[in-house]
Amino acid sequence: MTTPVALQQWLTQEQKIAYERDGAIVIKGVFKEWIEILRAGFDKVLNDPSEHGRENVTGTDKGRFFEDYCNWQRIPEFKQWIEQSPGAAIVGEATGSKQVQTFHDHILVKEPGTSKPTPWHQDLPYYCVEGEQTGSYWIPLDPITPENALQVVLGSHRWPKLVRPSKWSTNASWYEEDSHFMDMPDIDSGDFEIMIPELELGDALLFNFKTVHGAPGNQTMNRRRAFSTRFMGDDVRYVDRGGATSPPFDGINLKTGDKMREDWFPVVWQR
Ligand SMILES: O=C(O)CCC(=O)C(=O)O
Repeated sequence: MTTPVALQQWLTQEQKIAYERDGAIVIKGVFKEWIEILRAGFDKVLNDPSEHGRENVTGTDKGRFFEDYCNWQRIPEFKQWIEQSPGAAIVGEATGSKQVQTFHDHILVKEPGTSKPTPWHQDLPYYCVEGEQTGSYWIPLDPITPENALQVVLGSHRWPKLVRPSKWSTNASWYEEDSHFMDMPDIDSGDFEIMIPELELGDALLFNFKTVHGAPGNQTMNRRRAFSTRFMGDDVRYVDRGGATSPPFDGINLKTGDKMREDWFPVVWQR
């Protein structure tokens, strides 16, 4: 008899401690059977992007760095992953939550020869939520190397202030009023512990919405597709950031401090 997803333990005690301490862990091998399914969904989005599709390489820069999000309701493969993979359960374990809600899915592709790096950033300042019990996946759908992998700054989810968000294509500030954010420190100064995960197909990097992450361009000969779903645990609440967030979630009709509405952000796992 197979163990139901809700009861199975996916993480070791060491992994749970590391997630709390570092804000990121590598999960090995769990998503192997999902790679083809996610690739099929990914292609559907590339062929028919949503209104949120965004090109990050502009002007004379080489290559292509495209992203899109919030497609899971129209892409059956993404819906299936969210509802049936162990992804949500693992976030529940990692964050010690009683239940987990879906926030959104996200795809990112860097074509070979893309010079544009992914700038160091935290995701939370772009989002319309606050909270500590969060988890984002970065699941490569192509073989990757340390040269083009996502990198994380260990422990940055515990920094006392959020880092000022900016637009990746132009580097302009994301919000008009942003004096309450801090500047991104010089991550490459040697003062920070950077993890460059070694990931094979079927592995994932799981990180807190506050964990600083970034990636080089893609100077390899292979495409670099990555799939993500962002999940929210018990303490996550809506926040009005005083401007359009990313994703925007227009018409959400919540006040700062409200629990995220379950009709838009369904509970996909409960303890
Ligand atoms: O794939 C990338 O280069 C960036 C990924 C990222 O920033 C994210 O998943 O939050």
